[in-house]
Amino acid sequence: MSLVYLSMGSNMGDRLDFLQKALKRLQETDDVCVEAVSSVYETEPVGYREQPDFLNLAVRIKTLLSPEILLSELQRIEKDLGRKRNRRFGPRTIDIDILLFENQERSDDRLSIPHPRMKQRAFVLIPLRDVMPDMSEVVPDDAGVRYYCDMDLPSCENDSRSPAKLPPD
Ligand code: X6L
Ligand code: MG
Ligand code: MG
Repeated sequence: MSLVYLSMGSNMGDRLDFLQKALKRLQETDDVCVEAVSSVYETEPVGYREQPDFLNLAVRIKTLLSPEILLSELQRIEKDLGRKRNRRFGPRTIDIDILLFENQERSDDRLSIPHPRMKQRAFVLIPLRDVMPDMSEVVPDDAGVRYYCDMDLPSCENDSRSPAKLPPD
């Protein structure tokens, strides 16, 4: 089982609804358990500035999938939720990024882990702190990142905290 941290963002349409739907799809993915979801933050766009503000959050999951298979699952969710890849860094219904995958590293065309830009991005680190209480990164100035709301955690069917269901005898 690998411990993995993800970042999600949306800045088109009903942003909160896209985040909620993406979380539900993630929780329904085989061999993925959503363990914790951060608060939702409204954040000013970084990179390409002339676009609507984002809602961003961070997620802690446990998974049996490899980084490559997890990435394909995340891209399927993005596609199903209407993600179009138009302008680079431009507006999107939903973006799901792998930030950290256990102690694994990747740097190829499809996958860069740890996420190369995460340590400079308040919109990544401020939500991440909610789901990673012992986080060692120095969190940057929170300018442009405002608390928006809390999200319901979709319950995990393989949750080790719930009592084991024994078959009736
Ligand atoms: C120079 C050139 C400086 C490029 C920064 C920063 C590019 C961030 C891409 C950059 C540069 C990104 C989100 C966002 C994006 C998001 C908010 C990216 C990818 N995604 N802004 N901008 N939230 N607030 O999720 O992260 S585009
Ligand atoms: Mg991103
Ligand atoms: Mg992405």
